[in-house]
Amino acid sequence: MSTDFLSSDEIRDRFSKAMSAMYQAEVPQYSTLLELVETVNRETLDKDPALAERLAAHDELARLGVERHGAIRVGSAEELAMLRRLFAVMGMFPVGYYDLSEAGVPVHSTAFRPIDDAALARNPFRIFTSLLRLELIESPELRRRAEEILARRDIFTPGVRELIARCEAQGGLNEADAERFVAEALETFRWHQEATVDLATYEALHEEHRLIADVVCFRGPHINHLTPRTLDIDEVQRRMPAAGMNPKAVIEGPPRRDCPILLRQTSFKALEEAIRFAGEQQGTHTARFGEIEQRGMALTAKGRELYDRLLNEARRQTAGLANEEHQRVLGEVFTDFPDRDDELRRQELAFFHYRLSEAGEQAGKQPGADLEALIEGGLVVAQPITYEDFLPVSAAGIFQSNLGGGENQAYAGNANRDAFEAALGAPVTDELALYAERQEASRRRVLDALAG
Ligand code: OOG
Ligand code: NI
Repeated sequence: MSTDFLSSDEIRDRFSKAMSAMYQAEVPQYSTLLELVETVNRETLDKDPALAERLAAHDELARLGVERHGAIRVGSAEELAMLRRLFAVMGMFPVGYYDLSEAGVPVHSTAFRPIDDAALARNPFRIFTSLLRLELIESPELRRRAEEILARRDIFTPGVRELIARCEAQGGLNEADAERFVAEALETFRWHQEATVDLATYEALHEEHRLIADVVCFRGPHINHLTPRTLDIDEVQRRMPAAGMNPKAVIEGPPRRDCPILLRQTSFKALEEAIRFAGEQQGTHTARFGEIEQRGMALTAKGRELYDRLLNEARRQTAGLANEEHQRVLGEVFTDFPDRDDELRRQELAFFHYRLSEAGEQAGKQPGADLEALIEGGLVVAQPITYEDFLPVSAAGIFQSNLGGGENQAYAGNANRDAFEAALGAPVTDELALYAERQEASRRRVLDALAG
């Protein structure tokens, strides 16, 4: 029986493609963005065959064309907990806790994503998922009103609920059920032009924070952006205006480097869209946008500390600068961050995946050899592990550029991972532990093969 089940990787792959097709139909600018990213990726690979080779060796070339992340925002613990079960069908699990209250946005978040090497290589589709924190709304009356509205909606179709339960009970879904699951699950993330509330209610919630209106006033958590992965974000940012897109002012994250680290992101700004409010009133809402990302290597706790310190330093110097100048100053500050793979590895600033080189495959046992000697001797290759997660400071920048700069410092200082996990109904996995495990497993494999 179980051999009839589709793998969760296959279901995720189909779902991510269906989601992308839906968003392209909903937001035509996203199609334009995909084309631009594809063109720039192709040109970058043509110009840099060594990069193409490195990506291919690390199972990254094949996934490049399917790789993207999306983001949604939900309003209640029940919605978040059910999403956890929905994403589990596709092999996506909650990784990381992000406190956005620090940045003046009343949400906290996790990323649902695949976690093992094979699943990540197949399709690393991730959904950044935020839970609205009604408890941070100051007015008790507005809070109650929002709670009431949210309590009345069900963001899941009966069909998807049934299929999630079936998958949990029998351990997978067959072809027909998986197809239906993809179609039914997609409904949760669809855009609705009709709000569930009247214009006055929308405006009252919007006044508190645009994000609250975005979560509370609609039938479901519409996908608010999808993000393809580019190999040259500076070039895409440069070409966006000519392609008819209005890019956000600056690229978030670290500067351009020889050895890219973590994650660099930019977006085109959210579109103002017509909405029909209850009582036949017309209005608009601005929520949906397109984003691109360039991924680099995952940093250890030590590397991350250095990154956070330098980013903080740079923030003071880059405030208000246009992107080019911003990037130049950022680059200067980051000269303190080593920019060679071997230094990053020896100083334990980044995570690496170890594998046998061709020579290593042919070599017999090397009794007593340690990893450094094997690398120096060319029998083992150390390759940076790609960062699969998000950055709270960058996420806040993305939120803000698309929420009209809305920021409320009264929300700050409210990290509450326990409350988030209670709502989710499960702990979130620590992302650093995952990278450390993958590094250690690869290290053990090569040592078992050679030194044993
Ligand atoms: C999520 C913003 C964060 C990212 O890439 O950092 C994000 C949102 O706007 O809901 O997607
Ligand atoms: Ni994003």
